[in-house]
Amino acid sequence: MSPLPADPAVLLERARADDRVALARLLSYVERGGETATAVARLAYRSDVPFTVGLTGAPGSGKSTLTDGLITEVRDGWPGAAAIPQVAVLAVDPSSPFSGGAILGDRVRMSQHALDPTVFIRSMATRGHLGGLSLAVPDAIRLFGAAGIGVIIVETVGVGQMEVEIASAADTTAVVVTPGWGDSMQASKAGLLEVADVFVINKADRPGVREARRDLEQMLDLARPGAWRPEIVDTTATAGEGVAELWRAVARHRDHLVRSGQLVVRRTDRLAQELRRVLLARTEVRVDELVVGEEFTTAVKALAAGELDPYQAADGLLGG
Ligand SMILES: Nc1nc2c(ncn2[C@@H]2O[C@H](COP(=O)(O)OP(=O)(O)OP(=O)(O)O)[C@@H](O)[C@H]2O)c(=O)[nH]1
Ligand SMILES: [Mg+2]
Repeated sequence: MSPLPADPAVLLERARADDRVALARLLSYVERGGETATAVARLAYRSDVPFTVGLTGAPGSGKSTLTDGLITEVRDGWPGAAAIPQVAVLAVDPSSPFSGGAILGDRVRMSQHALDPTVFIRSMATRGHLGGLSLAVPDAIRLFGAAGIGVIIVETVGVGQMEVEIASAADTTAVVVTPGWGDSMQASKAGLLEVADVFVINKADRPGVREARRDLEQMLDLARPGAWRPEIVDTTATAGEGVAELWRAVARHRDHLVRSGQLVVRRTDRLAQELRRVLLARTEVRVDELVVGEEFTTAVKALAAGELDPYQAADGLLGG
């Protein structure tokens, strides 16, 4: 095969023709940010949005093992529908600036599919500015779509604000808990409840499954009435138990989204959030440019001389 070109449009053509090296290069562009990332995002924008399943939960709860099992189910297709030709997994670690370890760990755990050319597995970690990931993840998802991949699984480590934000880039979000989770995650319960479309109690081979389920049920009883009530699925990911049922639960939620019109509503909400983040990022760049300019220095002098207050100065600089 000829050497890899740098032009995103050519790379995307290749990615569409199942060239995984080209796809990996495009993802690196997206991850790195900057002008090339924007060019890739623009190219990918108008393509079909693939269905995205988010898996989030505490470190070590079994997300990668579950993902490994899910890939097999996903490849068989949605219940009653044709097989899905290609699947991508995006493992996102918002807390770690280094992706090396994560890649290794996840690759090992997903070894069942590591060599399968129809399964694209990729880790993404924080690079550059804060909030970069929350822009890179939706761009990466659309890029997968543009490359013709039908289902994306996004694995996010952790249960904090940032993780929840990333998880909510998915159409269906599954929150993974383990027996005994209730005591350790009191603080994040409300946030998890807000984001969960499906709950998974993984490590169901361990004691405390019944208590964990009761905990979740109680939480759901207190939640907003009328809304979708997340199903609770028990799994033992290491034995592959319950994984098919998890996939069916995801499919039921997807049906609900499609039938109720919520899929469109949610995707539009996400686009609004995304536009807001792009605006913030653009504004930040603009401010960075302003503070090194002459007008800024002049404004500071005016502040020091008591001729302006900071609010007047800011309005002046922003042209407001
Ligand atoms: N007993 C038991 N162990 C499990 C189960 N599922 C996963 N594990 C083990 O739990 C450990 C963590 O599994 P991972 O799949 O890496 O969990 P993860 O949530 O992806 O972990 P991070 O990505 O590091 O947050 C591994 O040693 C798995 O073998 C299960 O159902 N039962
Ligand atoms: Mg993992």
